[in-house]
Amino acid sequence: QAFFRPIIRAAPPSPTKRHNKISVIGVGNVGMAIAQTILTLDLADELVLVDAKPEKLRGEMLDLQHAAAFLPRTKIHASVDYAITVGSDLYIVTTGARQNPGESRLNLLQRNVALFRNIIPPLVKYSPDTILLIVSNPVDVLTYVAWKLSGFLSNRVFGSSTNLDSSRFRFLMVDHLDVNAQDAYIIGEHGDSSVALWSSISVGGVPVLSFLEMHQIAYEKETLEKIHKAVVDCAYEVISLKGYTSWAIGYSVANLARSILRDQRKVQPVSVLANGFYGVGGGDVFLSLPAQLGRSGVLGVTNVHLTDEEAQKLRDSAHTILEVQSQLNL
Ligand code: 6V0
Repeated sequence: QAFFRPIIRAAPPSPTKRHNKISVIGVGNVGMAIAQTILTLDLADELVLVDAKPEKLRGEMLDLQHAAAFLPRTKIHASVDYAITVGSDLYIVTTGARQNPGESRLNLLQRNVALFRNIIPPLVKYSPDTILLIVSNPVDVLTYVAWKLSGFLSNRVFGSSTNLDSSRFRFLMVDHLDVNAQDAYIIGEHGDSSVALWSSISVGGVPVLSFLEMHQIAYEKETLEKIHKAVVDCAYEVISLKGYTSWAIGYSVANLARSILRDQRKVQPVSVLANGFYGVGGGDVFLSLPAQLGRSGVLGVTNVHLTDEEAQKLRDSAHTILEVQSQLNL
């Protein structure tokens, strides 16, 4: 089997393009953490902020502009009018309605779909060649919604999804097993049905489970399951302690933006159109797979080895998402 399968035959990026314009839609806790990290990493020549709240928007813009002396040169603009985003290379969408007390997740999702109906068309209108990176939750379903509403080829729409979970996974593996595995991936849904890819993790080229045995580090299947459960639960813990999550998602998304705009061709687990990979079928579904990212978006999905159990869990994860999608009025 090929190591790498292109997701779509995309036109190569223009080699002469130098000026990078990133637009962050939604300046809440998550949008601002992303904007701040983008500035610190010097990823954009122009950074645009858009939100529905003009005062908050202007306040955030001025606060960032006042750091000009300490940051690389980036022009920062903000407006409630999407026209300001014209010609963006990358949009990062973080707008999200908040769950009302007693409101079902499905109802919340339906409200977010309504919100996306207003947000996605102007992005397409002002930047027809752009790439959409979706962060709003539930991220896999909303990435599908954004793809549908945009009419873009699937390589130009993806979701941040388990890129963050995978970082949490690495952190917790160091904590519990004292191993630092760079290629530890969580795939599938960003949420309860995600899948930890134990079988493909290696440490210094040695499969992690053999590594643990070699170093006589005791582990049981239960320990591994506990670590995965901790990955799923840790967002809830942060939210219960500080009310929201922001820093880790800020770094995670800025890191994805860097892979795209610098054409790094790094493999990262992000939400992509997953039909046909690992037997996923039954309808159009976005979920996280290890994907290669570059200047034209998602370049392809790498053919990581999955055990039968992992592949089945992935298909179950796809099924969970498809079930939610089938209840949407799109
Ligand atoms: P927040 O602080 O409530 O910010 C949301 C922002 O969206 C606010 O500033 C609103 O004014 C703005 N907004 C709402 N409606 C519109 C609209 N129609 N047009 C323009 N702006 C609008 O939420 P927070 O920043 O904490 O979270 C944002 C989203 O990210 C939520 O859906 C979270 O669930 C999601 N996250 C996704 C993560 C991931 O890993 N994918 C991680 C963390 C949060």
